[in-house]
Amino acid sequence: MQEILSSFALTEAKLEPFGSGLINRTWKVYAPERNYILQRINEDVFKQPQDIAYNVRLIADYLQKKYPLYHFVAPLNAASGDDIIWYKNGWFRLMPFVEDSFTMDVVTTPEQAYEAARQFGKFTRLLSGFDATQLKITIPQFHDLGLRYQQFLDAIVNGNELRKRESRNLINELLYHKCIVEQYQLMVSNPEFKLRVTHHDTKISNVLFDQNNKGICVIDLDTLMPGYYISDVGDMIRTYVSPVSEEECDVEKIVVREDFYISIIAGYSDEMKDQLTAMEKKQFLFSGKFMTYMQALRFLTDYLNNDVYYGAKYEGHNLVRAKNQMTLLKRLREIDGN
Ligand code: GN1
Ligand code: MG
Repeated sequence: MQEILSSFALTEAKLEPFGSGLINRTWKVYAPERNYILQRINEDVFKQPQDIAYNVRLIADYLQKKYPLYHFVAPLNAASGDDIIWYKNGWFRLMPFVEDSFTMDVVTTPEQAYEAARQFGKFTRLLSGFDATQLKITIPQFHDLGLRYQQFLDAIVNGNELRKRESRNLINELLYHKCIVEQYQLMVSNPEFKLRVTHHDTKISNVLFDQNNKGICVIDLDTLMPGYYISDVGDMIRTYVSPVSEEECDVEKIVVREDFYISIIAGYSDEMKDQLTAMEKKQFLFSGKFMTYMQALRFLTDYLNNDVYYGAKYEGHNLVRAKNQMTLLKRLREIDGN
């Protein structure tokens, strides 16, 4: 690690693991002058890490020109001039650590939900003049529910036999909710449904807050791609409305906190109301069901495929996560009985 840091001319730095992401590895770097964030990009997931760097550069240039006051955290250049470097067996990048900022792993107040939603809405709004199709696709069909459903069907056929038997009830429940896939496909075929610059990973830990609990900016731009707003709002609903996270095994604790739900819609709408079409504005609740269903499918698919994607900290981990998401989906469906 010290050698990687020296490619960024940091010789006397110490580092420690940082954050709770499932995909990339992250460290906080303590250097004498200032602190940094170092990340190793997971190449099993991001097949072309240079594409991430390309996207971030495009967006950084655009925002710098149009909105120079927006706090955008861009990767730093190594001595070689590159903002992403190959070292031995992986791709690494270094970013400045934003001092006096903090991140959180769980949303405890509706105000936090509002602030975060506002930051994600603001980000998409500031980029509304930017042609989203210029962005490289860092994970093809990442939030394509049709594909995720198909991968689930494949896992039911080809997956681990023992795990298939053990998950039979949950498999049936997920199959039963297939209408969400049909609703999604119908929706995205409607020209009133717009492709925009979309973050695709709007968990609360991807928002930087200042000491007054106000949002500063969004981070983790690996999945920045053209997409639909239901991905961003839906993932906030999925990850903010319940008092417990996707890791919780006691499903009794999973409930929808309606004030948090309302705050997400308010925060996002305060930035995006002039951008969203009338048809899009009707899909807030659907967005939560869409993302929660997709995450349940992805966790169960991974369980059936022996945890190759998300990994597992204990036996049955991805099954627990999938059941958790299925429970949250049921709670969301109770809101409008649909
Ligand atoms: C992954 O690595 P992390 O935690 O930021 C995943 C998201 C999932 C999330 C579930 C590239 O995000 O799509 O919603 O886990 N990212 C990728 O916790 O697959
Ligand atoms: Mg992420």
